[in-house]
Amino acid sequence: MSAVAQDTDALWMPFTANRDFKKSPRIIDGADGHYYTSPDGTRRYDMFSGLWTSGVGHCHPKIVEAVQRQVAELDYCMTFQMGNDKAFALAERVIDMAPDGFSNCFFTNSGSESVDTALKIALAYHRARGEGNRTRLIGREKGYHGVNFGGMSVGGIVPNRKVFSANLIPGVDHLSHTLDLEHNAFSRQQPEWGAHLADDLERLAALHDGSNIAAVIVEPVAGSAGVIPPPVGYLERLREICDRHGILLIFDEVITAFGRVGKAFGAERFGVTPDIITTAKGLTNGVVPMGSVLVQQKVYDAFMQGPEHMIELFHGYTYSGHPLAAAAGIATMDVYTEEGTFEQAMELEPVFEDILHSFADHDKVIDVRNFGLMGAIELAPREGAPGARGLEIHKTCFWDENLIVRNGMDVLQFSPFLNSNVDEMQQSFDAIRRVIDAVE
Ligand code: PXG
Ligand code: PLP
Repeated sequence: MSAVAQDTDALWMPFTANRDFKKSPRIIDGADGHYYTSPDGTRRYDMFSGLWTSGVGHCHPKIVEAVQRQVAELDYCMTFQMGNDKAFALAERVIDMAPDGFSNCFFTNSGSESVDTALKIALAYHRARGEGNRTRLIGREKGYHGVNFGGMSVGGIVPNRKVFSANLIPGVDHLSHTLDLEHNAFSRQQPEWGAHLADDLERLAALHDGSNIAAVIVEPVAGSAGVIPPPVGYLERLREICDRHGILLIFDEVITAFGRVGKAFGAERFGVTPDIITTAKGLTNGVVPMGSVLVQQKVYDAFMQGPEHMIELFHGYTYSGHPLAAAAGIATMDVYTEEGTFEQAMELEPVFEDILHSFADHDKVIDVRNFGLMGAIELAPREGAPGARGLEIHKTCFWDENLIVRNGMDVLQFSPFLNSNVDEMQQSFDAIRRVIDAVE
C-alpha cells in the first residue's frame, strides 16, 4: 500500500459536501509560512490561517523543531496520577498570560472537548459548594461551541442541531443573537446597537429563578456564525447579570484567544473577566491538536476539599496534556512573546478593517463585519440557492486565484495571519474583488 492517496473515496470528510468535493478535490500536501502547496506544486495564499488556528504561519521553524525534539524524547505519558514535565510547563505559561484571577488550566484535545469540560466543571463547581440545584445552562443563538453533545446543546447553529434535536441535553436555554442587519449592518468593530439583548439573561433568570442557573457560555466575538462582534456594553451587561444571580460566565475563546483580537484573550481586550475560559486552536498554532480550560482560583479551590487521596474531578482524556501537544504549545507561547505577535495583530487591525470595509458599497455585499483580525463579508444569497454563491467563490478563489477563502453559506470569512504582510493582504483582497465581481 502506498502512503500517497490513489483516490479520495475512503475518507468521510468533516463538514464537507463529500460528493461535490470528490469530483474535483482541493488537495494540499505542504505548507510554508503563509502559503499552502498542492501536489502539482501550485502555491496558494491562506487567508484563513488554517482554520483560525495557525496565527504565526504554517510550519513555523521554532514549533517544528520543538515537536521533532519532543517526539524523540518522550512520545506519550499519561497525566492521570502522574505527569509529564511539558504539561506542567505549558499550564504555567498559559496561566501567566491569562487575566488576573485565573489560576489553573485543564488540558483537552480540541475546542469541542474544552467546551464540554467547561460545562461539566461549572455544574460540578456549584454542586461542590452545596448549590447542586444550579443545573441550567444558557447558550446563545448562532453560538458555535463545537460538535460534542454539550457544546452542540448550548450552541445555536441550526443545521448542527437539527438532526439531533430530540437528544440535546436537557435544561438549556438560549439568549438572542445580536446580529440584526437593520440595526447594525456595516458596523466597524463593535456595533452601537444591541447591548439591551443581554437583558435576555435577566428574563431567563426571572423565568427559572437565577438560583437554578449554573452558567452562561458565549463567544466574546462569535466566529463560526460569520464574525459577530458584541455590541458596545453587551459583555459588561452579561457580567453584571451573572454576578447578580451567582451564575458562572464562560467565554469560549477557542478562536479569540492568543492574539486573534490583538491580545492574549478576548477577555483582556474587552475588559470583561469571565469565570472560565475555553481555548484550543492558537494554543499550539494548530500544529498538534490541543485545547485548554482556564478557571479562576475560586473555581479550582471549590474542588480542593474532602479527603486528599480522593480524585476531585472525575474527568479527563487519554491525551490530556500530551507531551507533543504541550511541547508545541510551549514553543508557540515562546514565538508569541519573542515576535510580539499580539502587538503585530493589533497594528494590522486598522489596515485589515479598511480593506474589508472597502467592499461595503459592492452591490452583492449586504454586510461587512470585523473585530481584531476576524472579518466577514456577507453576500446577498443567489435567488433560490442560498450558499451557492459563497461556495462558488471559495472554489474560484482556490482554482483561479490560488487563494484559500472560507465561506459559511454566503458569508466569506477571513482570519488573516497575525503576522501578515500588508501587500499580500491587499493583493489577496484585490483578487477576491475580481471573483465577487465575476460570480453570478
Ligand atoms: N468553540 C468555538 C468558539 C469554536 O470556534 C469550537 C468551539 C470547537 O473546536 P474544535 O477544535 O472541536 O473544532 C470552535 C471551532 C468556521 C469553523 O468555519 C470554526 C470552528 C470549527 C469549524 C468551522 O469558522 N471553530
Ligand atoms: N472508549 C473507550 C473504549 C476507551 O477505553 C476510552 C479511553 O480509555 C475512550 C472511549 C475515551 O477516549 P479518550 O480518553 O481518548 O477521549
